[in-house]
This record gives sequence, structure tokens and C-alpha cells, in this order.
Amino acid sequence: MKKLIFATSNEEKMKEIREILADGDYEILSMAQAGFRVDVEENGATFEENARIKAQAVHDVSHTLVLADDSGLEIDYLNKEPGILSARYMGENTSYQVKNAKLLERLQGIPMERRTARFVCAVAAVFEDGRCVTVRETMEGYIGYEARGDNGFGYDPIFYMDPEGPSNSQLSMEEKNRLSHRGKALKAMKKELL
Ligand code: ITT
Repeated sequence: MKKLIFATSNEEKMKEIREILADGDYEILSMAQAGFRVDVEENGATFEENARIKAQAVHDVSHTLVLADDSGLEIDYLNKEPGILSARYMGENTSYQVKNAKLLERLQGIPMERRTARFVCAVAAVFEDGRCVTVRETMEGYIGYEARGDNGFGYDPIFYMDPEGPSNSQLSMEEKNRLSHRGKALKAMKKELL
């Protein structure tokens, strides 16, 4: 079985990635499993650039097939904040309970039709020969009036595909992966790997 390294240090992402890519022909290694610890400065201007920067940095030391995910939440009313700065919003070490509460506060009094948002996921692959491809997918939805649910991670408790339906944190991992930005982007990437 062929191996690929997935260049993320986000354990929650990694769980989803493993499940989404489980039916492929690849053995998926985290950076730790592959024995690499690479600190990357995500200084790109887009999700695609940052995904490529992460994958390239690990490829430069491993010379193997490396994938990376750069993702985030765009809230239209907040001019697409937090966007590519989603992980760094209010500081990297601030809990998501606090970050989510802040975003709900910033949307206080805003009606549902103006609370549109999307998760974006760019996945980059750098192949053994140095060739790079990126794909991008989104999950469209709304920022609800309150946080709900315990599954998932990050901004999932405040994101609702359907304002009347469950939040992302109320979906099982299987349901989320079927609908999500990451699920769709990795599915598109599987085709690129063939
Ligand atoms: P790596 O760079 O090591 O992969 P990271 O957490 O720093 O890990 P990103 O730079 O791509 O990853 O930041 C993505 C942030 O966007 C993530 O930390 C979450 O806050 C948010 N996010 C992305 N996908 C999400 C999802 O499926 N559900 C909830 N929040 C998500």
C-alpha cells in the first residue's frame, strides 16, 4: 500500500481525514507518525496558498507524497472574518467556547437571513516529483443564535447548514464528513491522486 503524509497538527482534523480517506489505497501517516516535526509559517493570502505552504514544507524534508488542509469559517456579515485567520482568531490559545461566544455576540440582533456563512477547505498535494495540485470546497450555512452540540471541533457548535436543523456539532462524524467542506475537498483530491 502506498503511503502519504498528512501535514496537520490538528488532531480533530486528522480524525476526520482518516475516516474520509479510509477507503482509499493509501496508508495515511500523520507528521508525528512519519517522524517529522515541521513548524510552518502560514503566511499565504488564500486557503490554497496556505495549504500548499504546509504540504511543501513537509515535502521538502520527506520527498514523499504530502497532503495538507487549510480551512476556516467565513461569515458574510463580518466581511468573511475569521477566514484564513480562523485558527488565530482572538489568539491561537483562546478556547473555542470563547471564540464562538464572541462571534455570537458580534452577530447579536442580526436576523437569520443575514447570518450566512461557509466553511472553506483547500487541500494541497505535493507529489514525489514536486508537482502540486490544490482543490477547494465549501459547506454553506448560517451562524445560529446559539451554540449547540458536543461533536466536531472549532466553530462547529455555531454553524448550521439549515437554521432549522442540527448544528455541525450535532452531526455524527459520518454525517459531517458526507456534507462538509473537508469531506468534499478530500473526495475531489482522491480523484487527483489516481
Ligand atoms: P493545521 O494547520 O496544523 O492543519 P490548524 O487547526 O491550525 O491545523 P488551519 O490553519 O487550517 O488548521 O485552521 C483551521 C481552523 O478553522 C480550525 O482551527 C478551526 O478553528 C476552523 N475549522 C476548520 N474546519 C473546521 C470544521 O470542520 N469545523 C469547525 N471548525 C473548523
